[in-house]
Amino acid sequence: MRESPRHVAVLAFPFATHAAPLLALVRRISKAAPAVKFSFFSTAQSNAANFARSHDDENEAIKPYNVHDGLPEVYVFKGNPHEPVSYFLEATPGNFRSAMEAAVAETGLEITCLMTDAFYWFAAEMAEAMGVPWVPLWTAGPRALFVHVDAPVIRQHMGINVEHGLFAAPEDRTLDFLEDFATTRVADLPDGIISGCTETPMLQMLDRVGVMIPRATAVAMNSFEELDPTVINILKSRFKKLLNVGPFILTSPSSAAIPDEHGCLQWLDKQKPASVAYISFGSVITPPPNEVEALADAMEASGFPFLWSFRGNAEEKLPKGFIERNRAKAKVVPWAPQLQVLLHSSVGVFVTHCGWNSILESMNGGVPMICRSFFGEQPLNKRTVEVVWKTGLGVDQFTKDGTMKALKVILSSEEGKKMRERIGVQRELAVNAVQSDGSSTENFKTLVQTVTN
Ligand code: U2F
Repeated sequence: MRESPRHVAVLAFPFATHAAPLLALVRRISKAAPAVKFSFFSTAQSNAANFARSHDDENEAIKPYNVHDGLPEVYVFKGNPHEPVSYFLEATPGNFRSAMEAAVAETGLEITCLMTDAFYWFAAEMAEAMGVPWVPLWTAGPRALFVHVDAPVIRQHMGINVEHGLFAAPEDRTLDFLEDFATTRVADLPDGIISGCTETPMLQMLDRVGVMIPRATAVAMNSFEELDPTVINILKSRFKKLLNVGPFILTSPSSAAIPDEHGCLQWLDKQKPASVAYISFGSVITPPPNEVEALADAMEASGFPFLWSFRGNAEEKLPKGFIERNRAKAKVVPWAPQLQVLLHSSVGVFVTHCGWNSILESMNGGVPMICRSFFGEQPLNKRTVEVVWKTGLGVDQFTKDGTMKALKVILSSEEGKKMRERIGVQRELAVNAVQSDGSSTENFKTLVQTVTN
């Protein structure tokens, strides 16, 4: 008897840089298993952005389906990025269920596997009820996943305070009871581990993730085993399967490359090697006005050339006359081809919010970081970069003096050189992991089997 074709339902988280890496992974699996159908569920806005650039295989094998974004009919975004997330989460999982029913009816194919963003803990129950594997993708780093999974242990030692901003334990207390976390402090933990636990739908969701994710058939991650071996080995012992199949920028480079609409690369061509500061805070964040001003003052006074990917109206939000005064040594753009920018030999430091994709891209370019984290697992990433890997410096907030000092250390001191060497070693490890006999390649073969068999 001929088996009916495999049909994988992919449930994306439509905010920040989540759906893009999931789609990159699906495209890669689809290339390895072209007979398998993928139905990709996300909001209309997210699908429009991620499916904008054509990929040959996609019309046939990967089809986007829009799910309801949960927003009220009349909704005006007033600047709080967490608000649309809360609305969306209230609509889940019902919005996914109805879209999946429509896809099954349209294709005539029952769903044979659920691949989801790891945030969707409810997929554990969905997949169990459907009798199919659940394969979540964790889009951040291994340490962040670990603290969510081990939240009960952390709470046992540190106590818990459900009110936001209040820690049960002193902020500088370290997590020395967890292997390889002796330098991590209470203040570095993501919201929701021991503070603010039930405050928003997002934090309620993250709380459930740690509990449910061990039920996954396999957990995929955009990382590589050699980056954080101790933590990864502990996680492996908690899950049925943990598959580090990244970094995706090396395994699916074309999905990360974007056009250089503002001539950033040409401008970088004219700068000296390792001299430029590249500034960007990812897809969601703009630092508060006082810090934007302090950072601008530091850039102007330090004399280093800089490329600033600036969210919002730069003329309005930067100090008066700043762009004009710095034109000879600076470029301010609304969006930069970050992956390529960080690979450019002129870039010497990345001023970042420590989003996981930004960290991987900095590693890929061998560029040390100045880290100013904002929310989620970013403080943990910052601490890891500064203290565990020693490939950058952390600042609590941007001040003119503090930022100038950090720029000087990284761009013109021996310590900065050492950071560059260390991050170069990480880059080598990443490159090896994606070779034909590398750990990420081996894990990918297992992933393809798990998703498509
Ligand atoms: C959330 O992260 P973000 O989307 O805010 O930040 P990143 O993970 O660093 O991803 C930003 C991506 O946007 C790209 C950049 C990254 O791939 O190359 N980009 C660009 O191409 N040009 C620009 O001018 C600016 C950015 C969350 F906030 C983090 O805490 C999580 O770690 C992350 C992953 O789960 O998602």
